[in-house]
Amino acid sequence: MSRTSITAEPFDLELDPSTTALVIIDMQRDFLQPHGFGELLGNDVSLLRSAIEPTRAVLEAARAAGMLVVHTREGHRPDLTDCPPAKLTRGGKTFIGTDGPMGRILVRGEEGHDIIPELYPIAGEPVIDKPGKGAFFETDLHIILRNHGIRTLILCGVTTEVCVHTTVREGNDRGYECVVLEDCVGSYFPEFQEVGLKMIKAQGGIFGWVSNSEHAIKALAARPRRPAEEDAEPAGPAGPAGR
Ligand code: TIU
Repeated sequence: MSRTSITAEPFDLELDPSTTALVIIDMQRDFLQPHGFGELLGNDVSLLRSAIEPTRAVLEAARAAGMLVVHTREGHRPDLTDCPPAKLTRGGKTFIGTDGPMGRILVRGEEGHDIIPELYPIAGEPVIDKPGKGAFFETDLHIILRNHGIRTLILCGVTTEVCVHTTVREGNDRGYECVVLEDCVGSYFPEFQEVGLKMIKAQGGIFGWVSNSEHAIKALAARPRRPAEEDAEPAGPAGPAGR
C-alpha cells in the first residue's frame, strides 16, 4: 500500500496508484479528426483537441508510476451485428458502417476507429472495444479491473457528457471511485462540458470526483509513504514521540 491524495472536488480523495487505473475513453480518430463519426454528426471536432496534451501528460505519469492503463474504443464488428438498429439508423440517418476517407465509420479495424497517435497504447495496456457508450456494457473491463485489484479510476477522454459520463455512472454503480480530469475530457458543446462536470461532483460527489491533470500528475509523482514510516507514526498523546 502506498497511499497518496489527489486534490479534487467536492473533496480530496485518497488513492493508491497500485489499485488505481487510468482509463482513457474513445480518443479515436473518428471523434477527434475531420471526416469521422463526430463530424458526420454535425460537430466541430476541433473542440476536442484541448484534451489531448493534458491526457498525454497524465498518461506519461501513469506509466511512470507503473499504473494499469486502459484504453477504450467505441465501434462495431464489420458486419454490424453488434450495432442495435436504433443506433445504426438514428434519426433516419445511417453513418455507422458507411465509407469515409478514414475507412468505414466506427468499424473495428478501420483507420478512423483507431486511437490517435498522440495517445497510442503500448504493449501491456488493455484496449477495450465497446459497442455502446459505456465502457462496462458488454465488455470485459470489469473483470480486468477486478483481476488487477483496482478500486479507483482516473478518467480522461471524449466526450464528457456521452461516453465519459456513461462510463463513470457504470463504474460508480460497480463500486469504483471515479475521478474525472476536467482538462483531459472534451465535448463538442462547451455548455455540456461545464454542466457535465458539475453533475458528477454535485450532491457531495453523487457519482464521482472532478480534478485536473496537474493534480493527478502531482498525486502520482508523490513519494509513496513506506510502511516503516506509517508504523513510526505516533499513536496519539501517549505515542512514542510523547506528543
Ligand atoms: N457523439 C458524442 O458526443 N459521443 C459519442 O458518440 N461517443 C463518445 O462519446 N465516445
